[in-house]
Amino acid sequence: MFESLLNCSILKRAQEKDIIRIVLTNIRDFATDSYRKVDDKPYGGGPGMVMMPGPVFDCAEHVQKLSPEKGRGILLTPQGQKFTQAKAVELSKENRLILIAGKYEGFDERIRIGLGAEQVSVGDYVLNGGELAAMVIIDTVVRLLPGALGDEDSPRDESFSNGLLEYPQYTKPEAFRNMKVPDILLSGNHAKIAQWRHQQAIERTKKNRPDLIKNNKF
Ligand code: 6GU
Repeated sequence: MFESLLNCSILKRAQEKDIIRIVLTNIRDFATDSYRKVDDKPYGGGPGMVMMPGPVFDCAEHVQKLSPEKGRGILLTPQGQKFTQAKAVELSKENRLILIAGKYEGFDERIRIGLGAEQVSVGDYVLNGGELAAMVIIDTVVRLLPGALGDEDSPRDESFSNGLLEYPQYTKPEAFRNMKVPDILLSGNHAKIAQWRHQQAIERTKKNRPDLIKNNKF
């Protein structure tokens, strides 16, 4: 599952330039039975399967020992705190992250307690496993690392960096199927353009994400 993400241009370049090193470890390799079982039915009954503590602990301990640097442990689960751009910025300052992704919806509670890892969710919906969530975090954090992006992909004004969605962008051609680029963007008046963009960002955020306006400081 991780192969295509890690081979995309930005992540590939970041690894080649030694900006990041990503090590994948399969929890199944730490199963103790011949079926490589890492999950079982919940005590007390109910649907679904739950990740067993043994293989997850053994795997986490193995990974921790791969480097002397203490890793910040993150357990990917829909019951975690919501991942945001602010969280991504915070995580981008860490030297080492250990992302723990389980299949199915649940971890045995002793995994959360024993590992002391913070729990993170990437949104209010349920994925089949934490792998995609881990990839969301990797992708978001890596692009914030110095040197990971070329100048063309600069993250300065993008959505959420100032608590607002990004303003509308236009590129060539000036006219496309009867839709014209707004005159202001062709005016060369940088102060006016900045003002227009800010106003557009506010309008767009009000319309699409009123929840962001409530706790905004712009
Ligand atoms: Cl981290 N895991 C799963 N299984 N579903 C999710 C999630 C994580 N974040 C949002 N949905």
